[in-house]
Amino acid sequence: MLGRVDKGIAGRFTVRARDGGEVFDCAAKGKLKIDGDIYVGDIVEFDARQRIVIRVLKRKNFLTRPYVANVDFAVIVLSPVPEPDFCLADKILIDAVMANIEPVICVNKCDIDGDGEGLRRRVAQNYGDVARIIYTSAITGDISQFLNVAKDKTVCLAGQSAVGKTSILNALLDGRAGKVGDISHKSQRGKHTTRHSEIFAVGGGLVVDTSGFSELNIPQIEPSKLKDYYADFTEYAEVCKYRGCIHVSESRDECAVKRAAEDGELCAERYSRYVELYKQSEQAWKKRYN
Ligand SMILES: Nc1nc2c(ncn2[C@@H]2O[C@H](COP(=O)(O)OP(=O)(O)O)[C@@H](O)[C@H]2O)c(=O)[nH]1
Ligand SMILES: [Mg+2]
Ligand SMILES: [Zn+2]
Repeated sequence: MLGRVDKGIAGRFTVRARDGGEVFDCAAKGKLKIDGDIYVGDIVEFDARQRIVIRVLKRKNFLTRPYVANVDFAVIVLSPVPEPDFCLADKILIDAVMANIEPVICVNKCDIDGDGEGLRRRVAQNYGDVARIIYTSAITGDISQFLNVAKDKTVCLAGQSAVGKTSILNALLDGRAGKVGDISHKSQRGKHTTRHSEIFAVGGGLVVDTSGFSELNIPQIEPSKLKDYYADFTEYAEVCKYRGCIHVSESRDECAVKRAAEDGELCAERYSRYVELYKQSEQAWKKRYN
C-alpha cells in the first residue's frame, strides 16, 4: 500500500494510507531511520498487515533543516519576541530556494508589534523583493493570510523556536496541534516543546509543524554560488563590472550590489548578512576540501 508519513519518532512511523486515510503505526524495514532515510511528508510503500515501511518513493522536493518532504511552501515565521533571527531566516530561505520550494515569510505576533517602526516594516525592507510576506497573530486568531497560503497546499512551518508556529496551527485546529512552549525570560528563547515534525490536515491542505531551532549550519553550497540565491541582488549584479562578481571584496566602483546597499537601494542589513554568510561558507568550504 501507499501512504504518507505524518510523523516519525524513535523508529515508529505514523503512516496515513492514501486510499481511505486510515492511519497505521509502522516500524521500518532494515535500517531505515527518520530524518535520515525517511522524512515526514514522504510517500512510502508499506505493508499494512505487518505494519512495516518498505521503501520511500521519489520526492518532489525536500528540506533537510527541518527534515520534510513534498511541500509546496516553506513558511518562515518571525516574531518581535524572541529577538528575530534574520540570519536563520536567510539560511532557510536559501535552503528553500535551492530545494525549489516557494518561500513565504510570516510575521507573527503582530498584536505586540507596535506600529510604524516595528518588525513588519523591517521584514518588508529585508524580504519585500524576495518572498511573499504575510502577517498573523495566533493569539487574536488573526490567521486569515496564513490560511490563504495553506489552502489546498502542503506548507511547512519553519523558523526559530517560540515565534508561534505551533500556536498558528492551534488557532487553525482549535488547539489540536499540541503544546505551545513558553518563552524563557532569561534568554527570551523558546523552550523546546515540539521535538519532531508532524503533519496536520487543515481544511483541504496539510501543515507541517517542525521543531524550532535557534541555530543552523550554513547552507551546503559552494561560496561563489551563494549569491545566486539572493533574488534581490539580481538586477544590480547585472551591472557589476566583472562577470561572476561575488559582491564581497570588490570595490564600490566595481560592484553595483555593494553600491546599491551603501546607497540604500538594497537592504543594507541583508547585504551585510550576505557578506558574513559568504565568509563563513568560504571557511567551511576550505575546511572540507583542503
Ligand atoms: N502575543 C502573542 N504571543 C504569541 C503569538 N503566537 C504565539 N505566542 C506565544 O509565543 C510562545 C511560543 O509559541 P509556540 O507556538 O510554542 O512557538 P513555536 O516554538 O514556534 O511553536 C507562547 O507563549 C505563545 O503563547 C501571537 O500571535 N501573539
Ligand atoms: Mg512548536
Ligand atoms: Zn558585485
